[in-house]
Amino acid sequence: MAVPTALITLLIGMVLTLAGLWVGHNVNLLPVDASSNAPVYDALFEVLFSIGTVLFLGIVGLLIYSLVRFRRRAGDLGDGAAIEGNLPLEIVWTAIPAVVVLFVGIYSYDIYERMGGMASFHDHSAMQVATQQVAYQSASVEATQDPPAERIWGGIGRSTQDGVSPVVLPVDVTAMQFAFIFHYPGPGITAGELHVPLGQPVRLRMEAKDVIHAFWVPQFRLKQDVIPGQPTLLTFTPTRAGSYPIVCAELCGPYHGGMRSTVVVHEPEAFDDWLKSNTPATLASASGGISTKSIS
Ligand SMILES: [Cu+2]
Repeated sequence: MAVPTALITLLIGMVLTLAGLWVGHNVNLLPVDASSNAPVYDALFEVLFSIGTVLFLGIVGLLIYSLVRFRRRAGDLGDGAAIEGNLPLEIVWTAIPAVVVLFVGIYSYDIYERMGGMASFHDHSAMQVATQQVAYQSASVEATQDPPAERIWGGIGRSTQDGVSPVVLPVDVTAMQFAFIFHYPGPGITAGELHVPLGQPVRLRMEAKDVIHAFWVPQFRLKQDVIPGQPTLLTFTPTRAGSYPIVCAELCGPYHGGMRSTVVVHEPEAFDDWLKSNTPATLASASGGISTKSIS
């Protein structure tokens, strides 16, 4: 007795689905997760990897099966069967990719939205941080001609659990060919590496001096363009102490490949020590007063 084709197809489909789920869940291609955004991103990656595995095994399996099953036999010199069109088959192989692509698109958008990627930054806290930092900058940098209400795009990495908003550490990031410069407006520290405390939200306000760069930390699962004349924001909360690479992810010139830095996630006490040992002496000694350094 012959097993019906539909049953075989169903069984193969179930085996493929289980294999895909297993691979997506057990094979990890990502670096360690070190920010609060990482779990959300990793969940998306797991789904994409599962779908990719099912498609890969299904397509390659069918290909190899057909190569063997329908190979030319010795002495067979005739033409193949003349087949013209198969409407149900064409509907199926159009519908399945359409459903997969729609699902992936909607799910990805949902993740992006939950990370704050679509935030237009008209909400209060963001604007306050932005204006504070603009005020700080215009005091030190030569006056810009027109100071209209600044528009800031891209809130990627906004905390997904926005119940209480704890104190945010603001850092100004300047990108240029071929380096990142980090400036801490509060203590007046300028550094070539980014130092942040574990568990505290950090808001980077980024702007480029020359061409478009991109700030990328794979372990944070975050990437944001850094654009000349158009500040962008990137907010994240580090969840794992350690040193992680900062990579420029936008081809920005001949030494783009060497445009790297490091983000160091400290335990809170160690971060305080770092702040103390790097705060300029003039600011550290002035007890809340105006620094005299800018006058001399
Ligand atoms: Cu760059």
